[in-house]
Amino acid sequence: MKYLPLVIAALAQSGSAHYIFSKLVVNGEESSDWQYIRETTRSECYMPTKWTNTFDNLTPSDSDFRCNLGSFSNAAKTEVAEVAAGDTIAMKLFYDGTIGHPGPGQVYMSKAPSGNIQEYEGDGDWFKIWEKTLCDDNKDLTTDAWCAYGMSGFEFQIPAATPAGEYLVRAEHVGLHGAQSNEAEFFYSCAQIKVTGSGSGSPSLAYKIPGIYNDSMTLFNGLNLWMDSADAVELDILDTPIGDDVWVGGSSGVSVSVSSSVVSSAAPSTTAAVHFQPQTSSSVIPVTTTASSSTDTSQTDQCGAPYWS
Ligand SMILES: *[C@@H]1O[C@H](CO)[C@@H](O)[C@H](O)[C@H]1NC(C)=O
Ligand SMILES: [Cu+2]
Repeated sequence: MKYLPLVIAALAQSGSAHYIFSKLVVNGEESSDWQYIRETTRSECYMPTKWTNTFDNLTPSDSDFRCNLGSFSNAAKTEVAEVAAGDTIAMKLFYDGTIGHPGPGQVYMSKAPSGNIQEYEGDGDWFKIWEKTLCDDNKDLTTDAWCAYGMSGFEFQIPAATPAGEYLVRAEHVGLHGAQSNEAEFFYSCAQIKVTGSGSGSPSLAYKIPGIYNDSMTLFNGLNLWMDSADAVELDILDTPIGDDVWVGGSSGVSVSVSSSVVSSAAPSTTAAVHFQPQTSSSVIPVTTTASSSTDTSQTDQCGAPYWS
């Protein structure tokens, strides 16, 4: 049946709740929604940003792709979490949601030039500190082949070499299930943190947001998870900053993402262990729920009811 892949695509999408990062976990303690994360002004906050069939006319080529629609207007009332360089923190999803779309997850940081993060729009340089792409390409590329699939948030280390100062920390998940029709879905928001310590590292790669992605990139516009091979997907990843090394400290990156060697058909399996990141216990976020976090209905009301696509 000629159109079967599209039918399967439609079925797979239905029943996948959308999601947005709203809670910060520091020292194992989970914040309230939007306590340290800038809240978007979207009426339905968990809706994705796309290049076509947009919500609220926002695309990944707009300035508000930095920290989500209208969120800078909430920067001054968003608290700043103190985090020691080298500490592991997490950003968790609103409504205790889980990621129900296939695609990569990444975390970027950007330092407030003035030193005051509540006044910073994110128009400076961003660097990448965490990345999860394909974990097992023997699994289903439309679901659990992706490390982030099923996660309820991202747990990551602020590199020990991060210089002290105030930063935006931007967690992002990209759903690629609509990439065949330029409808990659971006889910992201930014926490405000103050990094302490004596780090003196310098990230090797810098990005601007917007500008970091565009819809000439096949990963977002052209890739088809129901038709393409894992190798093809990996090549598409490498064509974007998602395939770039993450900065883990020092003056250069360390590759924890895709490596070009594994896409060579001459070297099929021996490099897989380097290339794929098996899910480890670090993907399970320790949750110490504070009394206020999941019972704060005034906050959840502002964001609307969960949307089921
Ligand atoms: C998209 O980004 C790539 C990589 O940065 C760049 O080479 C290309 O010119 C960009 N295309 C558009 C249309 O902006
Ligand atoms: Cu979706």
